[in-house]
Amino acid sequence: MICDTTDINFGSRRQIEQVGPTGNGSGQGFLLHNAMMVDADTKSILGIAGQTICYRPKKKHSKKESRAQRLDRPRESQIWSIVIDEIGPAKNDSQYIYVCDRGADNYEVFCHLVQQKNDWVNRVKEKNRFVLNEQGETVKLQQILNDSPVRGTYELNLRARPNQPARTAKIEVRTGSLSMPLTRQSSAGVKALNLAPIAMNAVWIREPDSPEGVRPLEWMLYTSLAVDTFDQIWEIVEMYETRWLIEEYHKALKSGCQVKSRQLKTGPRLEAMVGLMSVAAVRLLEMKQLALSEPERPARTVVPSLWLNILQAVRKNLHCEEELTIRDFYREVAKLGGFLGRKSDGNPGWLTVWRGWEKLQTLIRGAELAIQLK
Ligand SMILES: [Mn+2]
Repeated sequence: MICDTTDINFGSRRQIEQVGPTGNGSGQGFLLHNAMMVDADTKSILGIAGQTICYRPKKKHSKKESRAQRLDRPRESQIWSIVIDEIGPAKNDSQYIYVCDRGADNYEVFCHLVQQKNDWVNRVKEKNRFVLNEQGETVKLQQILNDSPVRGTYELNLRARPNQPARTAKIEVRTGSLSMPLTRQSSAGVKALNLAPIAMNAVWIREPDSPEGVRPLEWMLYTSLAVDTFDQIWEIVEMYETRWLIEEYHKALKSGCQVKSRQLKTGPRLEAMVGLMSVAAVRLLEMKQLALSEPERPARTVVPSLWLNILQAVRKNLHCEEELTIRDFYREVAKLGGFLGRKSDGNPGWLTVWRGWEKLQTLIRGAELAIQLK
């Protein structure tokens, strides 16, 4: 379950009712939180398992607000727990492993994960958080990891970035065990539960000697999974590396499905539209991923044959001698949307794919109506 929140901003120039501020406060819209289910072994996208929307209050909370007052009002960090509870425990002998970024580094999120019998691989936000070590002493998380031996090393090839040439980074891996105690920051409701400290492991990935002037690569993860062998640690790191899929999904929804430019005028109607588009975005992302990971896979194993027939009818010069692959199908959909597909064009962007997809859906709808009219 890869989770993240994104801002759905409908801009500041339109008149929309029943929405909240977004971004730095000048935009209007809402926060959308998604949990995308991905097969841990194949990394294939299974769908959206849970989703919720939250509105930021129009009035900023007062700076003089006490801790108790802050914990009593609805907070944005609760959005993670809402979706965890909505999805619930794993079904049918499966295991749900949550993968979340720093936004989920919060005691209450771990409580909900434990209550729902789920596992997790979450990024650490506060490296200096006080936790309990194996002896039950209160120490900083960073200290536990500093004191632990190196579990293994590996090399990572990094692509060139602006002002940074491509390089190979030597990465060191350390792990530690800890228990996270109830913090003073917890709300009265959570404190009343009087929960025991939550036992988990931490994995620290770092580049000990990075070139001068380059910020060393570093991440710290919390996980409920075992870290007994290097293979297990490796799997945990790989799971976190799959997190970018949710960012790509949000791009499919925003740049692709164009949710921000829909002209509906109230929050509830925009919510319904985002719900519908969330399904379309799963399809688009699934196609894009398969076009990259299994380009030779026959398109008929992914999309209905009516779609293929219509695409072949409308794109006259499509080679029909061989079976259409998913990669060709994806590119042909983009071409319907204006993608030229020259050698220098690379892969189609979200906007052209969306335009082609919308056109194809209209053609499919027309064909279905024609069959009904017959
Ligand atoms: Mn995030």
